[in-house]
Amino acid sequence: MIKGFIFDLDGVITDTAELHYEAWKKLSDEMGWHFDRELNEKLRGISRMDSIKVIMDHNRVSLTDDAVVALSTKKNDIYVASLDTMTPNDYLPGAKELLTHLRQEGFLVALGSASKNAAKVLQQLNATHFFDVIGDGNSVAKSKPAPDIFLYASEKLKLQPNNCVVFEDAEKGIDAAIAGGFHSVGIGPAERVGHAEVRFDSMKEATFFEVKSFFSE
Ligand code: B16
Ligand code: MG
Repeated sequence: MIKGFIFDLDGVITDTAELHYEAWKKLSDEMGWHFDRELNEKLRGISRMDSIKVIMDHNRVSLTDDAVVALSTKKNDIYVASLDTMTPNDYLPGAKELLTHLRQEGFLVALGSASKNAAKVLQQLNATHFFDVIGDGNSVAKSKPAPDIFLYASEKLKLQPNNCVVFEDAEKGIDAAIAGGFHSVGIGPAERVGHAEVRFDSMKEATFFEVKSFFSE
């Protein structure tokens, strides 16, 4: 029986990918590194430190650990400043409606994001009140595809993984949900999230009634 829902943030509740792209692009331009939208796609759902490693590997660059931390901090400062432009109009279509409906129906709801800036994003959206538990990049050490962030969220909700549905837009996010024994909903194309139990092209299609039809016994 489904009692709780765990939502990824970027790509499910809101589209911060564009702001991440602009911040990585600015850093890369300064460093003389190649960075484009195709490479940005590879950063979907993975942590900041994993992201900079992907960009450096792509550019065949190797730096000291301290230098890598300094550069990822620089990118983060650019990204965090850009979050000030985000407003309660920036939910992905359908996301706010689903969250509202789930709360009305009495389901428990958690966030399970890789982002260390999730609290600020939720604040900008005025979405904090939708969540009983906030699991983010500060909650666990191992990032997706490890299931740790979703296990953290379900433990805090006091639910078993098989009583929870995870919503994810990233391939590695669905990997994490499956590894933890959760039900999964993939948001996006089959090439990316086709291994989820249920898939929708976007959150607009993921209405409460659609979701309910897949998971009610
Ligand atoms: P931060 P999610 C992820 O968010 C993003 O998709 C990913 O591109 C980003 O690198 C990661 O958060 C870490 O974000 O730098 O803010 O800690 O999809 O897990 O909500
Ligand atoms: Mg995501």
